[in-house]
Amino acid sequence: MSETVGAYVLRRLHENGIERLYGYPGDGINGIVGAFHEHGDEVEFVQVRHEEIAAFCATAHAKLTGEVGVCLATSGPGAIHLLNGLYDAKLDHQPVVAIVGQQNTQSLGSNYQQEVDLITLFKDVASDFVHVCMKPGQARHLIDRAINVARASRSVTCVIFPADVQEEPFEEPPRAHGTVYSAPAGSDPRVVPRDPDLDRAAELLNAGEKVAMLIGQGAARAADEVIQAADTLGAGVAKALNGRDALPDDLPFVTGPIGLLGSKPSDQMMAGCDTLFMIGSSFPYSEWLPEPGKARGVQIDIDGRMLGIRYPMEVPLVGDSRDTLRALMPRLERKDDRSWREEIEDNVRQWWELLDEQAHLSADPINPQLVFHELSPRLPDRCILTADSGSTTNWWARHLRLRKGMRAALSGTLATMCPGVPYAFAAKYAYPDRPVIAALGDGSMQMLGMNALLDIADKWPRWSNRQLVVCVLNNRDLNQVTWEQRVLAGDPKLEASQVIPDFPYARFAELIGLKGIRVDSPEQVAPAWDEALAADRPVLYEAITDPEVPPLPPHIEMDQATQLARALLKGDPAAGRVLQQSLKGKIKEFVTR
Ligand SMILES: Cc1ncc(C[n+]2csc(CCOP(=O)(O)OP(=O)(O)O)c2C)c(N)n1
Ligand SMILES: [Mg+2]
Repeated sequence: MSETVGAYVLRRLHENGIERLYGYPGDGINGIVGAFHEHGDEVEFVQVRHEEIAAFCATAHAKLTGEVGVCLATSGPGAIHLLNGLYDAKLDHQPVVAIVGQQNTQSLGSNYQQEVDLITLFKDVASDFVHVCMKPGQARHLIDRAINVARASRSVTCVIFPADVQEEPFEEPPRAHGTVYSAPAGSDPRVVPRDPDLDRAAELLNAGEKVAMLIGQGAARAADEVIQAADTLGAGVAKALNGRDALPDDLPFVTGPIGLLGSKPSDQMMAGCDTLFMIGSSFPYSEWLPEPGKARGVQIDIDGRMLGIRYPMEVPLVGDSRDTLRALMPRLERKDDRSWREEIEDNVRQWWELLDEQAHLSADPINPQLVFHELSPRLPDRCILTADSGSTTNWWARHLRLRKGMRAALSGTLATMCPGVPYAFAAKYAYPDRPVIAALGDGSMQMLGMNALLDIADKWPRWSNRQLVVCVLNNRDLNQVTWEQRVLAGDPKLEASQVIPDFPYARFAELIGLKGIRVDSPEQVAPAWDEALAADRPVLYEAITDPEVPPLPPHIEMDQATQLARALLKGDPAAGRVLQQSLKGKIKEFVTR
């Protein structure tokens, strides 16, 4: 029997180095799913509970391994379910390929069941490459190009296979006019700016007296070079959330996160610097960068499209961060005056002390900061941390002190709810020997996390290291937004939109064969972490936390404090407790401008 297009697709994925795809079946994709009988040893089909989980898993695979992630879904509803996870990849510039089914070619245009205009649907998320395979001879270059374009432009690509085409015999393209012969491609180029541009950058950085560095995911392979440059320039280094693991947190000059979820020393550094040196980051909030005109700027990014879009940079450089820093180093002069660096290090020290204090403030029943504060020194070596979007992300970003060799991933730019557990699942597939810890809120857990927990319950026995903890903060609130409504909009908490149903997360975990630990008093927080990390199977760590502990930015501006007061006066159902916790948290320490 000749090879079908469906079988060829899997063979070609394998020839392109793809070992696994995350997916969910449907009759629109049966011709490819059926081919796993033949090619299942070369490309693994990992079934998950929801196509959105599949897309998050492919994204996490790309983020954690640097390889192309692949997901598979059926026509119509399956394809639609992928979208949010694919946008997560697109916005964080990750190479992800979506392979989706479509109705038979002869039914297209007939308003057929599950017929969706998939080209239009995917045209935005896969703007660099989305095509329908209309003929078997197209399959080769469509697969090759989907992978190659995703890798080369760090983007999402999509190939749509109508059901009948999947079943047709595969044919190599005929040797004729109008035919192409593609090959798997992709290499890791060395991209370094030209010498005169490096000279200009060095001149600017040498002239500065107070240099602030801001790094993102693009600096991930350049940790040693960043440390060296920061040392020479007497600079501190702030990290955008996507660059959370680009540099360890136990270095004295690392000011930690920046922005709404950031740290005070990052903010102080940005406010006081005269030079901004940004590497591999598209950190979006310009209000947390120096005032335009107050600092001169140098930026390095591998993607020229990302240059100069956040701050008016004087020297924008297209280049790989590691190779560019290496080329720059011999041109940089060591700053003899270390007072700026000492000031930064002092601020960093004080910040860790403040966080320690904040974590130990009493709350009802548990201060969410304590959960992360106690986890921090217990983080296993080489662990992979995943986070979701919510108030949890604040504590995750601030309180965990990552050490060398640890990894971290979250939805940095789309900032969508729900990636936390799917990312953790994919992390275990990519690195079955490493401990993984996911952190998320109860809202995200109810939205998709519980479904992804079923995947963990199904697959954990195959992992050589079974340390996987899913930490859920049970505050019965969509807390991040509750606080945004109070502080940014001046609105009281609207119970109809903010309160969520109670649910026994730990008991649910037990029910599906995992370990569940429910923590409802501060004394239990630390021993429960010890127990969770020593367990012989994945654990759901459920902490009952106080929604009235304010997840405030490191400085709140006076008008935000006024908005908060206004919200409370307008009849916030928790006004008394909010005030009590805010005062305990010494809100005044945060009000700096
Ligand atoms: C898919 C999606 N829907 C809505 C939002 C807006 N949003 C951001 S954080 C958040 C609350 C999350 O609640 P939960 O998971 O319970 O975490 P908490 O803030 O309570 O810690 C919401 C609704 C979003 N970012 N993504
Ligand atoms: Mg919540």
